[in-house]
Amino acid sequence: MSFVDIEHKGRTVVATINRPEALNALNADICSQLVDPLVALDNHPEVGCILLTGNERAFAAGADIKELACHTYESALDTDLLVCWQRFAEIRTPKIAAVSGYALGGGCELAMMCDIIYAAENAKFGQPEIKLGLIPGMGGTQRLTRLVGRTKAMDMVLTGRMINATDAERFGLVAQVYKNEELLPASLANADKIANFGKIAARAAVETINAADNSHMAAGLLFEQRSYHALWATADAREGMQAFLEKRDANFSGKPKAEKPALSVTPSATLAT
Ligand code: DAK
Repeated sequence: MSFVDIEHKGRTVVATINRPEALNALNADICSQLVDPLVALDNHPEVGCILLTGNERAFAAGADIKELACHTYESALDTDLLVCWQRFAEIRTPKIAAVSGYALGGGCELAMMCDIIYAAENAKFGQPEIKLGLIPGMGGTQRLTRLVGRTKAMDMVLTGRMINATDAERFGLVAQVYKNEELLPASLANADKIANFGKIAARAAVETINAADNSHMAAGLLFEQRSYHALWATADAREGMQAFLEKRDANFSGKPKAEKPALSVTPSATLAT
């Protein structure tokens, strides 16, 4: 099944996520259908900018929770699910996200993997993973913090609340807000402008601006991955994802999956001093 449309408009490649029935929830097919062609075009001399968008209701409402719910700690480690999205982040051609509607969880993180985010007035950004017993796991704890600062990132990640386009622009997440109907034409015009500058300079600009962030980022991302994978072992994450799928409120216990008896230490077992 095809979930991504790829179109060439002059020197800009427009990639549209097209899974409206699930609010563009990001599954493995979307990842490969989006990332493989864009990676192949990265070095094409006639491609100067990539514009990523969704539909009016959703840029992407996160990773597909049905897919996520099937993973275990072991399968997540084994498949290293993030590799595909990392390849997107590493594309060197300037990338613009044009966001209408929901950009939540992995959707917000995908937008943040782009070099510029433009938003429609109806856009809503958020990292709601806490409601599933999880944390952002596609770079959100690191990229959001760098974009909006620790205070706002903590508030968004710990409450899971959504912010509107005006606040997203005020916080520094979004470069510009446009009227809903102007988002695509305006984003395309900006993409076209970038695409028509020299590709080498544009890439160097992206690379150099990103270098400002990267000194401690790798350690942060690895730590985030390990924490994220570990959460798959908790009862709360199971409950959070299950509750979403059953359309009910989650009942978090905050306890480990299997309670183990406390260690009993007898005096003879203590270390001699
Ligand atoms: N996954 C799967 N299906 C989704 C979905 C999602 N994230 N979001 C929406 N849908 C589906 C709904 O299940 C529903 O499908 P049907 O029931 O009609 O079959 C359809 O889209 C329409 O959604 P609603 O009926 O819920 O629409 P509403 O307008 O009432 O609500 C909403 C819109 C966006 C507020 C709501 O759908 C919602 O809360 N969605 C979930 C948002 C969310 O929690 N997003 C974060 C997901 S977790 C990693 C891998 C992945 C990730 C991180 C790391 N590693 C490998 C390390 C990322 C994780 C996430 O993004």
